[in-house]
Amino acid sequence: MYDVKGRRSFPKKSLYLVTDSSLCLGRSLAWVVEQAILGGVDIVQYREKNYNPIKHKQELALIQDICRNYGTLFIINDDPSLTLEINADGTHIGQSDLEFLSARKILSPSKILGLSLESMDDLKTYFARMSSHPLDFKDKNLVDYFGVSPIFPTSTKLDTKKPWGLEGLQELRHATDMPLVAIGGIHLENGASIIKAGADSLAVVSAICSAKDPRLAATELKQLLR
Ligand code: TZP
Ligand code: MG
Repeated sequence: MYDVKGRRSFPKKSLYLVTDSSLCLGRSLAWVVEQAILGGVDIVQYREKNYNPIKHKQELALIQDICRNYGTLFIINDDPSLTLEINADGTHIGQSDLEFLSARKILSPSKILGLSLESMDDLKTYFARMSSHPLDFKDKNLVDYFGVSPIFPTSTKLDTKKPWGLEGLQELRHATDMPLVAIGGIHLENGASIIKAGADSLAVVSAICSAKDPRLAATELKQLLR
């Protein structure tokens, strides 16, 4: 489905896979991604912190093809220019990447943009930047969803700020009706409590990439969203 600007709609309740090829237990990332999609993953974010076109372009193209075949949204971490270059569906940025207004400018309206929030202060800054911005950015859908990062401590990403915890997530839920994608330390046993606390969607790295059976892991996580 597409919205008026040609931007693909961001699904309200989704299972979101963020890739990490180093956590795939020696299996290819493309295989893990396909298994995850077969299990029910709705969105794939390609996250390769040391992205190098010579080394990763082929892998990127393969994963994009898989997503296309299944109609799965394909998001690129950090890099709006690469998103445009390969015509992915969108970009996800964090607080230390370029500012969301700059990212939106590069992306044009036709791509999805996700923004990580690491604290309530980040939400305040977002609102302030939105309200200070000139007319051509009146569109309130400059950002499509917030990544709530991290919910719990995780060894997958070591430079995280203080975890939101369930209470922090609840507080954020009361402060905004934007789609909230929870990430960080999420697995089958705590996913339901995260949804109950107000997350719309669950994003995982290790719970799928490092699962013995990534398809089954995705199937089980997906059931928490129903
Ligand atoms: N952003 C915030 S936490 C995180 C990212 C990419 C890593 C989450 O990994 P895991 O293995 O699902 O805890
Ligand atoms: Mg980033």
